[in-house]
Formats: sequence, C-alpha cells, structure tokens
Amino acid sequence: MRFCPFAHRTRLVLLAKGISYEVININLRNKPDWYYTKHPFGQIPVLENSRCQLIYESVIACEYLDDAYPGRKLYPYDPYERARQKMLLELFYKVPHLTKECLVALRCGKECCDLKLALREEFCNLEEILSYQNTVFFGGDCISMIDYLFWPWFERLDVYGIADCVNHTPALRLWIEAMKQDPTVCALLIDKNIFLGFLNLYFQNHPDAFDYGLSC
Ligand SMILES: N[C@@H](CCC(=O)N[C@@H](CS)C(=O)NCC(=O)O)C(=O)O
Repeated sequence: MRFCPFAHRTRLVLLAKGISYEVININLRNKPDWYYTKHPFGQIPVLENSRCQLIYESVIACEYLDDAYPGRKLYPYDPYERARQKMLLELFYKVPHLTKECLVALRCGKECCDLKLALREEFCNLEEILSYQNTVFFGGDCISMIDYLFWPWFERLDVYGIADCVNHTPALRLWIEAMKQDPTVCALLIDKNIFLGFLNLYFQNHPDAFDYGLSC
C-alpha cells in the first residue's frame, strides 16, 4: 500500500541499499485471500525474497534487508551503536499511534489538543537526543537505519495537518530538512495532492481509496 508508513520504511531501505524489487500494492479495504498466505493477519508490508521466504514486521524486514544484502550498511557495525539505535526506536514507539490518532480526530472535525500535546512531548524527547548528541542525524553525522525507520511519520506531518507539532523542536526541524536532501528520501517522497486525495477517499470509506492516483 503506497500510503502505509510501515511499508514506506522497507522501500526506503530497499532503495538506499540498491536492492532491486517489485512492489505489489494491496488494497487494504479489499484484501485478496492469497495475501493471508503471506501474512497471518494480512498486514503490510511483507517481503518475499527470491527463495520465497517471507519476512514481515517492518523493523524486522529492514534489519533483514540490511543483513542479507550487500551495499551500504545502514545499521552501524559497532554493537553499542546498533543497540543505541534500537533503544531510540523504543523511544519512538508512541509516535505512529499518536500521529494516526491526530489524523483521525482532525478528519472527524474534533479538537485534538491533548493528542498534539502528547505528540509534542514525544518530539521533545527526540529533540533532546539530537541536541545532546549535537549531530544532524540520529545515528551521527550520516544518515543511517534509525533515520529511515523514523522518517515516514515525519513526511506525513504536513498532509496529516499536524506540521505545527515540530514548531518548538528546532533540531528536529533541521533533521527533517536534512532528510529531505537525502536522495533515497527524495526519490520516495509522496505527492502531496495524491496523498490528500487518498485521505479524502479513505475517510469516506471509499473502496478505491487505496488505489487513488494509480493510472490503471
Ligand atoms: N507492526 C507492523 C505494523 C504494520 C501495519 O499496521 N500496517 C497497516 C497499514 S499502515 C496494515 O497492514 N493495516 C491493515 C490491517 O491491519 O488489516 C509493522 O511494523 O510492519
């Protein structure tokens, strides 16, 4: 599914590592029966390699790609640095849920002050890390796995209508700007109008929402 942040993670890693791949989009409102043979709950993303082995859960899939394929290593070799990236990921765990809750509240015409406050607190934690490290990216001065694992939710802040949640986190804003310069991130940026078109249909429960913007 082109709009899924979890699938976005895996596409970032595939592209950053130069792995050739084919995308099969799943319409989540009308999942084909065969898809349940790929994932027990029919969630996306699922990777299938050339040996027909299946890997799901986006973080696991991204780590698998980094380990199994040659090319630039996205996780650090240093065991402590690798552990640190995984600890940062734990710090991030509320963000996907909170951003989605904000989106749903706003689209239903509700105030979401409390949700936005909670999201800002999460962003303040990330801000502290960047400020303490004094680095552009979360893993240091070069982009690495943790940045790609975080990115899809930051790319969506604008279309979700919650971009103001980073107003008070300047280091995080600089990180966002730096991310937008990365060729992999740029190549996978989602057209804002297409994304908004998808969201409009999605919140009308339209069966074709997930196919919005596909030419055939
Ligand atoms: N923890 C999973 C979450 C994946 C997930 O929630 N994907 C959503 C789409 S963004 C999904 O498949 N939803 C459909 C469903 O749950 O039936 C991961 O990291 O891959």
